[in-house]
Amino acid sequence: MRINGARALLECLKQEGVDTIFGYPGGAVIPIYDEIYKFKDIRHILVRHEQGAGHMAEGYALATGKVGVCLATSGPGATNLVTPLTDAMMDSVPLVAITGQVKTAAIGTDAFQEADITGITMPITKHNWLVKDVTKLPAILAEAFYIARSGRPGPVLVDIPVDISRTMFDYEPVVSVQIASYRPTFEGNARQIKRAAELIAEAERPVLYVGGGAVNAEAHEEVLKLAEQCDLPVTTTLKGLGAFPETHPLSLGMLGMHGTAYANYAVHDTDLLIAVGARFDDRVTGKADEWVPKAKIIHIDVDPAEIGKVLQPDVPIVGDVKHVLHELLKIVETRKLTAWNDKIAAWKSEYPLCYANDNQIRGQAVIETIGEVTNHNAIVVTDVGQHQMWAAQFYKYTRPHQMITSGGLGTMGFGLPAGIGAQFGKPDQDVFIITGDGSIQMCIQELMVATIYKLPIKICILNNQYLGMVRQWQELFWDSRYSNVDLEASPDFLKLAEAYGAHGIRVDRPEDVESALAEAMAVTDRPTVIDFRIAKEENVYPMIPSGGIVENMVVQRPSDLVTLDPYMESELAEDDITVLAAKS
Ligand SMILES: Cc1ncc(C[n+]2csc(CCOP(=O)(O)OP(=O)(O)O)c2C)c(N)n1
Repeated sequence: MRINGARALLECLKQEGVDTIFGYPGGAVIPIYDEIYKFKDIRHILVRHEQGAGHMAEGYALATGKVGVCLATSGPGATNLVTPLTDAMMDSVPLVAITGQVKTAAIGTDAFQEADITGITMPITKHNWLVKDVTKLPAILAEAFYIARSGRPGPVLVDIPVDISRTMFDYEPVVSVQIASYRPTFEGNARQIKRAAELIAEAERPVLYVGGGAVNAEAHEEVLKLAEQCDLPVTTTLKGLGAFPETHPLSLGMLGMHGTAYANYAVHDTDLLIAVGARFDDRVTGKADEWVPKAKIIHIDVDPAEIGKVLQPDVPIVGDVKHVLHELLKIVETRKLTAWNDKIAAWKSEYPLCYANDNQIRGQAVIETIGEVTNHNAIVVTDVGQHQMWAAQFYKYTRPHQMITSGGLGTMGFGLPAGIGAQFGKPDQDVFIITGDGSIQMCIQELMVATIYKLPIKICILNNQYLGMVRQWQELFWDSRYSNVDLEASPDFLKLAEAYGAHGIRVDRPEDVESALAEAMAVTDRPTVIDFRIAKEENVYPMIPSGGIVENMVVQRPSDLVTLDPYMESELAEDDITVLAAKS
């Protein structure tokens, strides 16, 4: 077939099973857009900012497990992808970014809209390519998809000069990929797997610590089997939420800085930490060398670079976590750990997640109610801040790919476009975006895309009129000097929703939370924005301060709520407060 580079790009995308791409045009990609105009097999979503395209592709990938694809022009279009690419790199999201480049002869001349995007994105992609010969384009794209989705998934970028897009050549599809220098390990070492089984048989207080790698590898069934067979309590990271059902009695919820007290006590006391697709992030470990002080460590990960990066494991196992767990399950002994699980049950009842139930809307209550009205089955996409942590703590995830959030980079502005991408990928599921009054303003322009495509996404703004998480740190660690965190001057989110053609609801009273959510659920032909006016100075607890250890954890117990919350202390008598403990 004699076609040009631009058409070949689309043929390659189709061959890779791509049905949707998110993009924004410009001079260097007009030949590609001209082919998109004629090509009927791929849907192109016109975003309003290239950052939105990148995050939509991430949301699509995270909801479906497939590779997300975004497209931008040269120069500013390409540089607008830097944040989503970094985000995808940090969170191991499979992404293929296509960028236009100035014509080959002009590269290096500071041509109009020239940016060295392969140079810029070298540290934030798994690999990238500048296409200099159109005949190599099919092989490069096949490699790009293979690298993005295999081993530890991640983003790649293919930069295509405008003249390459226009050049005609004889296109032949590429059917197999062999890259000598890139061979991810799939099978774990059998001796190490046997050693892991022995340690699990001997342990008295083991804990399974599960990260986003288990979600990426679709290892949730194996995680469940291992936990049940060996009676292992399971804690997940932020990115691991959903890899183990939080409704299960062995679930400890999330661990780390804002994890449950019982998860943090359990890992502090454990004698065997079994890390599955988790990377010992500083938001999990705090002071890493004093974390898990009594434990041996088994570390299972597909990426050899993660082994020993933070803590040296006793048993390192490099391989696909689903496959390794499958092998481990064949040889591991069945166990019953009654004493250990009883100890954990006591922590659970003494330190439940809790919040005050008073005459103000509490962000935690909004999340818990969303959990109830959606039967814990919606896709929840978050932005970054206090609302993100409450969404992690209170929803109760039951399946993988259900919780979509920016973990490693912590990118405000991620939520709305990622939620749109998730809804495109999973049109039959309810998508709830949990955001803050700060975060929503960072990519608000993408609301137009949701309206145009009649996406029934629910955008829940937990509006505390502050950059809440920064305010919390200023309150706790900077003597309440609230420097530049006041967002009282914000747009009227109701009018903003209406301006974009979305349905808008404002909620000022706790008793209206549920009916607002019911109203939103009934809207099926456009997005709904709900402006929840929540308590202004609520904090996220538990909290282990940055770089701290478990002894530094500030735990909010039901009986402590009044003393721990200075705002409530001044406003309410103790009798006015009933405490809702999470039903864990
Ligand atoms: C792009 C970006 N800029 C700055 C930050 C630093 N930051 C982390 S949380 C936060 C406040 C978020 O405020 P809001 O979205 O209103 O959420 P809240 O914490 O109030 O729930 C800020 C500024 C960030 N994470 N991302």
